[in-house]
Amino acid sequence: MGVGVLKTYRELLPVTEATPMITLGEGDTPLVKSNRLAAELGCPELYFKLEGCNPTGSFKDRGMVVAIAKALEEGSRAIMCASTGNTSASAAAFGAYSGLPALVIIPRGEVAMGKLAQAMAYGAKIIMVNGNFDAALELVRSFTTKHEVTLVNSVNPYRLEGQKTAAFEIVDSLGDAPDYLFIPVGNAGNITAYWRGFQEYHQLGRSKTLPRMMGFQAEGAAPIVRGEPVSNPQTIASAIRIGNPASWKGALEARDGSGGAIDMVSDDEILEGYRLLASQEGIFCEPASAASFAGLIKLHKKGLDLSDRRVVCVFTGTGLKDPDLAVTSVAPQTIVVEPTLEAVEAVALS
Ligand code: AN7
Repeated sequence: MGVGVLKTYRELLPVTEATPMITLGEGDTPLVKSNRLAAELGCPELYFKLEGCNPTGSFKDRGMVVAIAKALEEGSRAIMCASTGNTSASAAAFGAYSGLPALVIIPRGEVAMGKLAQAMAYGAKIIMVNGNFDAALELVRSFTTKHEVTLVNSVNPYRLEGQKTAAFEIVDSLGDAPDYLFIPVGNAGNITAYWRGFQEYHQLGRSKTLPRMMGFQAEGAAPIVRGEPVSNPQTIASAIRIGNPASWKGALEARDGSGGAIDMVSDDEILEGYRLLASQEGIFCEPASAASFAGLIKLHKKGLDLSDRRVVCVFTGTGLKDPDLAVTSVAPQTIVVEPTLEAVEAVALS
């Protein structure tokens, strides 16, 4: 009923008597069973975690609510983040909700229109830099060291604390951890947070098993796969256009501690996954999110046996964030007719 992650998981979050229990209704997102694509992948138990159902349309709200609650508790007067778009939308929303001015630094020309529209509507001060996300994050780190402004990127430890609640929800829904968790990787905070969540639940005895963590970067922005920072990251999935992830170490720990993998998918593979999910499952996620599913297809093609495996794909943000891409990347299916029944019949029945 929209009680939010702070109330639902307060025992497992850094909540004190003084923490304001704020919420915009984040968390408690659907875990939907695949209806059609599972069969093609030979995977009878395939689930999709729909993080686009969060209040600002991405998983960022889970961590942002905790970061903002702690900022309020500590008497913060303003917040700042760098962003490929979703973090800025979430920070701007929670800033507006709690009366904290939000400053967002974004790479010029690289943020999807829906995300930019959100930051504007929520009233953030938007600073566009002639540089990429990695440069923007460096600026935010420098600025918040010098000035009394709270940094709310995932290098703020409260962000990952909040984001781990998605792993709790998956275990609460399934009764145990899945065998595999497929997830997109950009700044690598989310894979780090999920792994922490699964481990905490396991230690508490709420799950019997731990999942293999399967992280996917975009081929043109795959520093962890390549083992070195990428100075000019490029991918159609602008959310994960990141060349030097802040939580690099956390991603490696998730991979190695779980017996998983960090791999990459091409833009074509991402777009194929994006289209399949929308047209075959009714799930419209953003391209970065589809990287997790594209990764599953890739490993299936390589022979990964999924026949008695329980698999969860995390879809981190809604497709409505990037409507331009949706319109330009799908074959046109619209037909213009005169407003007569005959004209409609001629088209509809053909
Ligand atoms: C839809 O908003 O980095 O690996 O500045 O928006 O935790 O970074 C967004 C990242 C995946 C990658 N899917 O998560 C930002 C930002 C979507 C995203 C990621 C992002 P991390």
